[in-house]
Order: sequence, then C-alpha cells, then structure tokens
Amino acid sequence: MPIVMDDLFSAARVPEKLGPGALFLPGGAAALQEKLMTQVEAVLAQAPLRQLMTPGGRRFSVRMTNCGALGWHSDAAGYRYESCDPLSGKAWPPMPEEWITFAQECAAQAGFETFCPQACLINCYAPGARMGLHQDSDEDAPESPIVSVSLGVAAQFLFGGTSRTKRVRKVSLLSGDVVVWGGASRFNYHGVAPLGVDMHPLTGAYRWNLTFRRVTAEDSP
Ligand code: MD6
Ligand code: FE
Repeated sequence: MPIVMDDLFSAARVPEKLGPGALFLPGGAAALQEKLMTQVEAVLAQAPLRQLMTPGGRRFSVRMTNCGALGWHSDAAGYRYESCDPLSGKAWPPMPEEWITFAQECAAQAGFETFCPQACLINCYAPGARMGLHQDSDEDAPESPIVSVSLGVAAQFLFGGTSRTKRVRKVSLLSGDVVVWGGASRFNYHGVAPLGVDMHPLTGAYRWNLTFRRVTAEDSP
C-alpha cells in the first residue's frame, strides 16, 4: 500500500482529550449519520430553520432550530432558552429518544455519567457560514457537558481556552464526529471557521451540527 501525502499529514482518527473534560470522538456518530439526518428533516417540518439576530442586531450566518423541552433563541431581548418556538408559539418538537440515549453514551465516555439533555440546538452551515469565537454560557447547569455532533461537509472547529486571548487550536470535524465539552473546559471559547465549498453525499453543500445541552440543574425535572 503506497503512503500518500494525506496519510502523512492528517491527524490520527482516534479519541483525543482536547482539554480537561473535553473529548474528541472521531466517528463517534458514524453509524447513526443517516438516521440522524432523517430525524433532523422531521424536526424541520415542525420547526423550520431560521436566521436569528444577535442582541446587537447582527444576523447569524448559520441557520438554526431546536428540538427538546427547551430551545435556544436570540433576538434584541438577548440570548435565552424558550419552551415554545417563538415562530409558531408551539412547543419545540420532542427530542427523539435515540438522540437522548446517544448523547448520554457520549457524555459518559468523557466521564459525565448523569447527563440528561433538555435541548438540542440544530445548526445548519451553508458555504461561507461561520460561528465566531464564543462561550456557551446561557445554561444554568455548569456541571453538565455539551455533546456536539457534526454531519455532512467537514469544518474547522476552533477550540480556545477560558479567555479570548488563549491560543486557539484547529480541529477538523468530519461527518459523524463528536465532541464532548464539560468540566474545566465547559466555558472555553470556541467557534467554527467559514465553511468551505464542498459536497457530502449525506447533506450536499451543507454542514449540520447538533448540540445537546442541559439548561437547568441536572437534578431538576
Ligand atoms: C458547531 N458548535 O460546531 C458549533 N458549542 O457548529 C458549538 O458552538 C459548540 O460544537 C459547545 C460545545 C460544542 C460545540
Ligand atoms: Fe458553542
């Protein structure tokens, strides 16, 4: 078997600790990808993607929706979780049971044994869409990790530290990759570089990201 350049330069696709409480699971959702995308389509039929506004009046380049008991929302009033979709006034679509089980299995691999997600934020990236460096701090459950699943076109995930000025590391996220984020890394800055022009058999030109979140303390209903 000849060695090609890709083999020499690509990172090993094995689980890797990105920091205390932060675990990269390459291919962690590989076997579930098709099923997840089908279930995403079902969520979209009830809660379509929308381009939210930041509190400062800028439009997110990423389109978003949610499923679960709570959904993340942003407008002039601020970032927050809502129990009903502000577009329809109806409850967010339920989170599929398999998603909850899967997110729990991923969290357990990173040492978070009691994780029970209440919200799944669904992000859709078109070519050029990006997510600036931010902290996920709209949840009141600092003990709970976030479980993040990537589907479709590959992206560069930017993983910084607890302050904006810390070194930012780039991690290539391919379809089916999972990142678990908690403990001492729970509030690390992170973002996604502008999505390139590419094609993936499952999603065409798009990248999807599912983030599973606990919003209220783990011992609350
Ligand atoms: C994304 N992800 O991958 C954006 N947040 O599209 C996030 O903002 C994120 O992947 C917290 C933990 C993991 C993440
Ligand atoms: Fe985030």
